[in-house]
Amino acid sequence: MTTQDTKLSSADLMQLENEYGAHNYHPLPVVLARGEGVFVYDAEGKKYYDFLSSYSAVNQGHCHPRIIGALTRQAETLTLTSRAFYNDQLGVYEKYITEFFGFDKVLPMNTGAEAVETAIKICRKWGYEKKGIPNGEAKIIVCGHNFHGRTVTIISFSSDPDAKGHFGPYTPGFQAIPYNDIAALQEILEKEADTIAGFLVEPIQGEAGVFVPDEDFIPQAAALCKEHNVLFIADEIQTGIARTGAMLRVCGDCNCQSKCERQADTYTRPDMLILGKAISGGVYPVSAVLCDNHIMEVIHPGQHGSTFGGNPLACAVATEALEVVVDEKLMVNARHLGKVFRTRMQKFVDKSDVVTLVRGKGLLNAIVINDTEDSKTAWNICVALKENGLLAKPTHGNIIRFAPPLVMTEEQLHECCDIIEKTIGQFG
Ligand code: IF1
Repeated sequence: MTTQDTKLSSADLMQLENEYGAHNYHPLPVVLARGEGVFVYDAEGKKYYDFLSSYSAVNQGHCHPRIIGALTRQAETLTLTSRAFYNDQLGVYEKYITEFFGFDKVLPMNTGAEAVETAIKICRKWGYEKKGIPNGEAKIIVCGHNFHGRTVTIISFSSDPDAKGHFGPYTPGFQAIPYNDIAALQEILEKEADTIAGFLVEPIQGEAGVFVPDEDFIPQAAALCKEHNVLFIADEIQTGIARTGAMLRVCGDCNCQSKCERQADTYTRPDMLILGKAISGGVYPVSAVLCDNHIMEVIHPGQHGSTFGGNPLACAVATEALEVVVDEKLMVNARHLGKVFRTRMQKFVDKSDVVTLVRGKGLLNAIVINDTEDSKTAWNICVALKENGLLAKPTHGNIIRFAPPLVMTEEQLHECCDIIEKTIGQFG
């Protein structure tokens, strides 16, 4: 039984999810059935602008023909071999992605959380075998209000009670400092560097409400880590792949035009780089941890892996998805449209009582609604936006994230701003 055979309505389909699926999400009441570029269509065929991009996974737009082409070609040829054998896609992909981002080696995984887990394992092992931390004592410094995924270890260092509550006992070995607080990082490094293996950080905090740190926070944090022989680990799962107007957010406000050469003086090189989401254009779960030989060499056969990690389908899709970003100069578009968006929204904020601020980088932006965190206003605005043909989702109650696919045109963006201003105007 398929949707097409039976013509199930959106209401029917929501009812099915409600009855048979775990209630681990609270979706906006819209059922998507098709996507193309910056648009998605519901089960009744109504068209919407996608202003979430599957949490920045579909930066290249929905069903990009080149990425789908790579997927279908590879799907007809070879999909999965496991890592018990070599496959003819993996080495080519590994060479491509390591040269692309300028690291010696990559460890391929599937989901973002798996890649974060991988980075944590490599970091701890490096701490014992290279830095000489006594076994069992390695610590990783993280930031308050982080979001790195949903495994037991990762939620062990979450500060969100929903993400964490009643899932213990928790994994020890993590210590949180406030985000964007370089003095706090310095203090803990000066006191405890002997047992600190790494510092794990999002260059912009997504789930926290698109919180952009001070310009020098990331470079200063990396410098402090270097000084104390601590690995600087950047989680760019959400901020990477042109989303914030550069290939990576650790590139800073650089002006790269196509492929990132990492030569800008704004570039901060992480010791470990974690990628996911848009490295596949949202077509297939692909994630990766990149670092140099002196770190990656702590991992030996049998110590880490995954059935699907590095499979031929993933390799083909990720390569094409990265090529699309370069060929279509999506970082240039994200940079430009981001400025257009924030300029227009700022003018709107200045005269609106409903919205108090707009912030972000490139096309990762958020507005803050003038109401309490537990109010329903942001949710109600998102429902009204949906009625008016634009899909966005609140985060932390009163914040709305705006992150359209990076293939949007300026004309489309202005049309979206019209919809947003008109809709929020109804709440004034
Ligand atoms: C959900 C948030 C976004 C991430 C960073 C690792 C992961 C994520 C920086 C894990 C994932 C997703 C997960 C998604 C909601 C979404 C999200 F609101 F929860 F925070 F994007 F903003 N590091 N973020 O943002 O990657 O294992 O999911 O592939 O439904 O939980 P994953």
